[in-house]
Amino acid sequence: MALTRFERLVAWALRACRVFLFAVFQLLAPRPSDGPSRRLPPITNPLLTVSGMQLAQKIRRKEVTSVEVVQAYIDRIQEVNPLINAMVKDRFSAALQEAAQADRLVEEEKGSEESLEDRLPLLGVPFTVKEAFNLQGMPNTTGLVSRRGVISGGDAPTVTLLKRAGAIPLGVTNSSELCMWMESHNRLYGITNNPYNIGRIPGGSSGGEGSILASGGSVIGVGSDIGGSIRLPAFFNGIFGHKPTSGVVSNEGQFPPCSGLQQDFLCTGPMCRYAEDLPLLLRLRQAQRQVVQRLEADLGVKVEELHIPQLRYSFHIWGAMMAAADKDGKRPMAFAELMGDHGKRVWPVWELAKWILGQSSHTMAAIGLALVEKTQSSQPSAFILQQKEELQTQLEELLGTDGVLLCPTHPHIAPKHHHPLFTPFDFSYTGIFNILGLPVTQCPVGLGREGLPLGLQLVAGKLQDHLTLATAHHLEKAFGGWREPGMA
Ligand SMILES: *[C@@H]1O[C@H](CO)[C@@H](O)[C@H](O)[C@H]1NC(C)=O
Ligand SMILES: CC(=O)N[C@H]1CO[C@H](CO)[C@@H](O)[C@@H]1O
Repeated sequence: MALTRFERLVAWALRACRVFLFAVFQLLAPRPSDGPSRRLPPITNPLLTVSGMQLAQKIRRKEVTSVEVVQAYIDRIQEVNPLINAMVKDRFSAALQEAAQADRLVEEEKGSEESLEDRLPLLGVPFTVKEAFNLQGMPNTTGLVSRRGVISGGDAPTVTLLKRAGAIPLGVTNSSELCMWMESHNRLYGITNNPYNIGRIPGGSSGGEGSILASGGSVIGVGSDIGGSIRLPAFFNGIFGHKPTSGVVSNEGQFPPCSGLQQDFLCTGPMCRYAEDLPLLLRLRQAQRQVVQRLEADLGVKVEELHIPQLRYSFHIWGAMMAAADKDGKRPMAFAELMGDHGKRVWPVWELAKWILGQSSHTMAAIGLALVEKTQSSQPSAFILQQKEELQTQLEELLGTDGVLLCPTHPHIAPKHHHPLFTPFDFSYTGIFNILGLPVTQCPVGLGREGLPLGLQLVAGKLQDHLTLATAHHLEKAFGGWREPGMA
């Protein structure tokens, strides 16, 4: 039996609550006002419409200075952020100083352009980071009101790598409260909007990254993904996002830290507007080039339609594994405890009552998660484990070392603000690949009728990240990749 009687009861109760909650939301939830004037202004500076790789090359060749590039991005952020609320803390003056240093390095360089490229492949190129990652001097809160004022005393390893490559951080971007929801909303920084339609969500949890990138306010960004947190915002904002094979990129230096088995499912990865920037965090450039050449040479690839019955249980598998204890029997930290920040566990029913009166410092999504987490056991059922094993074996055999699976990223285009609360299981399309540990690239494929981005997931076998990256590069050429919002 797949569903317990209790789970069926919960599903029924959720449906019954929907209408009521929806009415409450229309009255209580913060929402940006919609209107024709609330469109993003068009991008006028051509520096904002080339890839990070090309910017780096132009800076090395002294065709443009890093100061000019960084200033162009600062101007764009200042222009769009009041509409999208994506960047929550900037470091613009420090970034401009670092850009001037980068320009001096280029001036003083005695060796060839190639040697500079080898040592500092991203010299002078700006980037943005999800606030949940440690970036020296920036807030370390992940949207928890009780952590207001907590500052990072150092950098996450991914940030260190980008800095070492010469890239310059501009600031940090919004996420959902504690990174556990598909809408980037919390009581510390407010709600982030989708640049294609500010009445819609940019997704979560790396939604600030998705929104600032798609707006042309950033060219490369760093996100993290335990159930779709890179791929959903990449999809809703029409950009590229890559969830690497589990374990390939360091997850250190993020708040909240993982516990239980979750470390196996969390992945840090790049988000960007141009497919050629995707491998930056992954150092797979050479492999990618070869695969692109091969793909192009023999593009008579065979596409097969698949029916995989176990995917029906995606949500159950994800939920069970996220709650599972680790090898030593240690359970993951309760979400209610994380919400209370170190020991001060919150009482979700009390928070719900406060929320209805407009007095809670937490979002409805976080309160809801704390309310339902009790229903998960730390020991996944035999049925769920069997479905997961069958799915893993079937997909790995099918994909081998040369297969790419095409799969929807989400059942709908970017929903209106707060609507995901009524369709909480829709992230299963992305979440299942965290549990399976497979690499996935979300690839944009143009805008739909409503002017909102369309996209799909490209999935490959373990450690075959280069295949999905190469396919994304190819699809970018075929479908035009990222489209500027406001122009639709
Ligand atoms: C961010 O906060 C967490 C939790 O309080 C702490 O463990 C971590 O060291 C902080 N990071 C930095 C770089 O200060
Ligand atoms: C809309 C909104 O709440 N924006 C806030 C985002 O975060 C910054 C930094 O804390 C605030 O100054 C803004 O008011």
